[in-house]
Amino acid sequence: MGAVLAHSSFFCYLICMKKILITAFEPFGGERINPAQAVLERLPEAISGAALYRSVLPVSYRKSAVLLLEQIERVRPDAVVMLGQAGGRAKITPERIAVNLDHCEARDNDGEQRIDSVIDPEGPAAYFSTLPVHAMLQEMRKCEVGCAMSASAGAFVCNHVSYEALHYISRMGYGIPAGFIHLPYLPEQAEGKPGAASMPLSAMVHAVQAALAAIADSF
Ligand code: PCA
Repeated sequence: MGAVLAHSSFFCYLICMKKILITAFEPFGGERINPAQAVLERLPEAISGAALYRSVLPVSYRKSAVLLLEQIERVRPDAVVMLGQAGGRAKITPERIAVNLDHCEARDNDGEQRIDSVIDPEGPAAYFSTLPVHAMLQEMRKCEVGCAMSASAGAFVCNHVSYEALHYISRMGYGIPAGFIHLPYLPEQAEGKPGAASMPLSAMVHAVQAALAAIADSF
């Protein structure tokens, strides 16, 4: 009987738990690793009472957002956190804004290039992140890792999924927080790129956990 009760309370705990959908990207641009994927694989099952549901997205304008929106419908999360690589940045950077534009010289992993292409002609020019960016930065600073708010995620696939997620959540009236965090190169990626900044994986994992705790504590 005790075992049955223990079992049912365990399932209640799982069912009652808040859910954070967290995504990363596969490697792109000739890299063999994406720091976001490496971090995602090392996160615990749950943080501050919120269960983590993870998904690795393709670096593809056409496929990434379709998959992400499917995951939002499947998981019905309480928050959506998207991670990606920003090679060259020295700090972990929560993005404040996502713009309604695909524009990058670089091709995605399908070989597609988009130049000055509006994502949704009917959509607003931009969305602010709805994650508690300042609380996240405050918690990450306690880990003594470099972090700063960013005012531009660029206009490549990371911005694309970020805009699509915020646009979908807004249109559906889900009212859940969502936003993007860019991560620096890993040290092994920076080798052979003179002057390129990087950050150890353990520091990024630690900081992202702190940011997720701030998010989980905010709802
Ligand atoms: N970074 C790219 C796309 C995938 C990733 O991890 C970007 O910043 O758009």
